[in-house]
Amino acid sequence: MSKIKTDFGIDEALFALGIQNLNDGSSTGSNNFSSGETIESYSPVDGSLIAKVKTTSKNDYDKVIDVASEAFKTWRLKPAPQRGEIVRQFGNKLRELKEPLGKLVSYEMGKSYQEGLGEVQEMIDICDFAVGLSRQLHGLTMHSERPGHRMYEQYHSLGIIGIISAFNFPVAVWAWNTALAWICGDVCVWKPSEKTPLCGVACQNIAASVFKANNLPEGISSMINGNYKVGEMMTNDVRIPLVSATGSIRMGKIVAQAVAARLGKSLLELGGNNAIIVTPNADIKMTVIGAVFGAVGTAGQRCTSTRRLIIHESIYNKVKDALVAAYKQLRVGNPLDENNHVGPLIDTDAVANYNKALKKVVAEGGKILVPGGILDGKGYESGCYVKPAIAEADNNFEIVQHETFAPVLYLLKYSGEVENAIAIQNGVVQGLSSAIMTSNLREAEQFLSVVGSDCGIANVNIGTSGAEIGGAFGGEKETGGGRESGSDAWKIYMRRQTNTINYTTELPLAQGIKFDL
Ligand code: UN1
Repeated sequence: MSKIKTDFGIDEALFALGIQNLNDGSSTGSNNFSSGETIESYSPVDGSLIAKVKTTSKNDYDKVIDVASEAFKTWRLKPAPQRGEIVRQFGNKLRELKEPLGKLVSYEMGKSYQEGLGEVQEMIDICDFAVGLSRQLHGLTMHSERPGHRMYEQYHSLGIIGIISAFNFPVAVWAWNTALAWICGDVCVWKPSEKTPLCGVACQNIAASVFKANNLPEGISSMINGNYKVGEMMTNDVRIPLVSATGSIRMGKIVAQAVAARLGKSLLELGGNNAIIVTPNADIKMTVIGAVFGAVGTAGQRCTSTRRLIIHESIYNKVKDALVAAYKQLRVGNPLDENNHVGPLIDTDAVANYNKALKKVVAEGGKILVPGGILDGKGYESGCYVKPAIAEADNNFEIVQHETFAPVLYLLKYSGEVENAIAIQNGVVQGLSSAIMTSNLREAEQFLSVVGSDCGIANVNIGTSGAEIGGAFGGEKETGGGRESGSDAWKIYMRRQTNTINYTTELPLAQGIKFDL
């Protein structure tokens, strides 16, 4: 920890990341053709305008796709381990720039500096993973039913991968996609969230510097900027075989339909409504740490944030009291000050949604335990700082069924066996992450069994957030079904080809069909 550099300002960080202002006050990144209107990036930390970024017009977009298509022609011919070497260099650049990039993430998005550094670490980790994987893009060999025949499958590069990412992980989710796509021989076009465009510019600059140093075309990594309309250019574009999109369920449904209409592939990582089940066999101390970090980390703006605690009635009051006491210790404030646990929400719209959720839970019959509230006064001028809140609720409340991207935690009670808690846990439309706190083997295994959690991620004795990159990341139901990051998630970035080779002088047909001439 002592090695972490904190004593530098945001200007210094922007400079280190190669972000410079143009004459018109806008910023640009490498290989960026954007010439449209500007979007302004305000920091939720102090409300200042950090910089402006130009948006991408249709003409600019077509230039980007031309450059990406050209780059694909050469990049796919480079042997995968050599592509891995480029990703290794990219990972090393991230190591060098971890502190300025972590600081920009914290300042532009509002998460704590520690979490900003953690996000860059996640990028470094996926690069390391991808480097190893670049020598392991294995296909299977099968035994043919015909004599003198051999069958195998191989994976080829897919093409241009469109990436749409959300503000809450403004750099890591892009890296999960690109690091894998690059070793697979694909090129990437990225639309970062219009709420965090500078994080996009910074990453694009880092990637471009590595490609340049290796005499590779910059089109291996391109960026487009703007709102959903810019995203639509990709979802409707037959030149993009795969669109990987992270964001709301609403957005995901639109993307999925547009991509499916042209029979493209989509990889969706959408909303969660993640719960921790707390059984009578839970360690309360561990539960409190896991639940509090899960609920207030990133100010409750992770897809994996803990939204619901499903607590057995026999320990309900004990857990409730411990949580209320823990929430009293939380310090909300400037996320660059490491004494604070919770930073601001992304913008004042998010604050309005937080407020609405608290009003709604009361209107539906819930009881507020930790009242929350919007902070004002010195240090809170951006209007984006809120206090984490806890409410007692029922799983059937409409607001509990809904993902609110804010630090609002709902306490739900269950009685009887763990099956009842699992039914509550599964009783939502989302299916991203879930956890159980128990030292009882039967409860834990039941939770992990086929009749257990229906989520893409199911943890025992840890919280719902903070997944490692080595596992496949994503969820079921309205979370969208996609898997990113570790395990065999790389396969979606490639096209699979089955090959049957006949090395005889006969031509026998499969299934024993006779066809003599
Ligand atoms: C997200 O919120 O979209 O598991 C990603 C986690 C992080 C990634 C979250 N590693 O909380």
